[in-house]
Amino acid sequence: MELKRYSGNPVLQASDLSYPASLVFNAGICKFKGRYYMVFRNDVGFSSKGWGRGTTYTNLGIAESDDGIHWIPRDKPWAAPQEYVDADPEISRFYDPRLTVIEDRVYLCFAVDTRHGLRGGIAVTDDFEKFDVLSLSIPDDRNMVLFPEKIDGCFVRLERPMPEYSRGYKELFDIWLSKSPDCRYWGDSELVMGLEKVPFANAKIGPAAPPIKTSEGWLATFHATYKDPNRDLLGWEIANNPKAIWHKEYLAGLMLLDLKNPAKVLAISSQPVIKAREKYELDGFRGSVIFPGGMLLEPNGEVKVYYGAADTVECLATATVDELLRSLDITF
Ligand code: BMA
Repeated sequence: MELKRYSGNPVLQASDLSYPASLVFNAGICKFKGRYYMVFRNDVGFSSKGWGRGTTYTNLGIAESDDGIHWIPRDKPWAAPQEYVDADPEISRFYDPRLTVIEDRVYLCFAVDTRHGLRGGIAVTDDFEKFDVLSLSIPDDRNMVLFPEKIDGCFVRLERPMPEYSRGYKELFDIWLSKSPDCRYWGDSELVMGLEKVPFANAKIGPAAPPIKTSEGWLATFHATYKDPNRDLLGWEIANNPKAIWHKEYLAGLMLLDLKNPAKVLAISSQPVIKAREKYELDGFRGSVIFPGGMLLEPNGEVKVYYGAADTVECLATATVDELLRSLDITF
């Protein structure tokens, strides 16, 4: 079963913004106080013709929508996260935001590049102006997403550590879970799903969009990487670096987690629910990359999945929640 792509894809791209933008992708999405909000990653200075040396940087932008389909970007990047980055010489950027509304507050998970490693961050906002950082993990961890409610009184997150040293320096990465009483101190960590469980991944898997609650369990997307060194995928990245030939296809999978014990995977789909096929997914900064970061369950049972395509634009695909639940054909 494949999700149905929105015919007007991409829903947001660099040319929609009124400030410098090149790659607009890997967004987090939520519905907050009756309105749809998107926080997206904007990588500036990259193009199919190469990129300007010393002029590349990343910021986070905000777009709003009445229907989750048509988006109006603000006329400036979000200032508060940038001020946090600028104030700490250790940190070079925040990127790949994911949004979860918990008890009427918007929580953001994001990746943090620092001089001493790649960290996972969590912040909270009530107004998409202020941005209070609650926790920054030690390296190497990222792709964090929060569940939309506390479970047994704790915040719960999925995450994807990168244990290279202890796994033979291979990219063999799995999905984990941790809990926190306050969103600051994290522990009780457990493995959720090992890479070997996913038939369409051979390199790494990671949480994608924050889970949605269904009667059957927590339904969540994950990203799955399939690496084939003999297959050169299209990518603008090589315009300035001929060695940067792209071999990794990123696919979107679906998993169902137990409502009471979300570290337990009940089922997954044996096939990806989105695989790059359209031009905007095949041809961009890194071709054949599908990277979901937002998933909303509408009152009529429609599920909207938002994904970065080719690390270049932001797209939308939909299905009904029943179709998604029926596609989970491998049970554990
Ligand atoms: C991952 C992250 C994402 C990116 C993906 C594909 O490792 O860096 O930000 O979308 O690779 O390039």
